Amino acid sequence: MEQLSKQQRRAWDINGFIHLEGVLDADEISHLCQQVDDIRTKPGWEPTNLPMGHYDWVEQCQNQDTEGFMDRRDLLSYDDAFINLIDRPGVFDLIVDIMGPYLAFSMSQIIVRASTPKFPGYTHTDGGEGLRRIRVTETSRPLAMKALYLLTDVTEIGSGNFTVFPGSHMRPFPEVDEPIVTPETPGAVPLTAKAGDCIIFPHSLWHGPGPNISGKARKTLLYNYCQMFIRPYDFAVTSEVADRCTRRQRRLLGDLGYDFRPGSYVYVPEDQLDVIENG
Ligand SMILES: O=C(O)CCC(=O)C(=O)O
Repeated sequence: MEQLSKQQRRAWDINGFIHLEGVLDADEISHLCQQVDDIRTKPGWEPTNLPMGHYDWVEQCQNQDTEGFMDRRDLLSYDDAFINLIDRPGVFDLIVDIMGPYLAFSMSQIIVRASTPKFPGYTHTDGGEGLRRIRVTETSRPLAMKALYLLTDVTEIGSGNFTVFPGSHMRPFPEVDEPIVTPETPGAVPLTAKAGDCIIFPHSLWHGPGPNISGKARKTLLYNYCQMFIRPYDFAVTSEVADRCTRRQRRLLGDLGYDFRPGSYVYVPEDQLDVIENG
């Protein structure tokens, strides 16, 4: 399988993220954008007035403007393009190089960041209060990581830029005198990128969206991966989705080839390396 270049490995170890350029081609971007727009009219999981970070089943997106805010979870059933992104060539190989072959797919999400002066952006780690206190060493594989695909250009500052704190996955952060981290906190780096680019980063890196006052929405897809002993979250694999998946995609979704039993996830299936490496 393809592996990280030396420069990418260094970027991962030191900065805690890698920017992959031009992963999706124009046809894929346009198809995925159309899907994102269409999903607004369909039922699914979205935040409502539940506590922050929790999702409710809704009949359609509250905002039907394709430039408006949307945050939808559990994408796989909507279209094969979402299934195919699970082990997308050009990205998945590198994820396996970083995570090792004992990995699972844990979550899929669309986020549309509308252009508005009302949203100042926000900063967090994934995995919340628990995972942010676990900082693995430079030579360790991460517990969990994410691939963020951009479907629109973010080439100017103030366009809802994905904003990172390089190296924050490796040190106690925030500093004691700066308890609240925002996209304005010293050390923040707002990234610019083009539609079709992908940014990969571990859950323990401080990151988040910056403000968007660009006049157009920023559309992204988020695909999460975890070590197999951490179970996937945020979706139940229906047989309708499983039937459309390859052997490798099914494995990544938790199909071990037999029903789960005590011992599964300690000793993985014997064909694990073959499935991950050969699809
Ligand atoms: O950039 C966004 O809108 C959200 C991305 C993010 O913070 C995340 O994936 O956790």
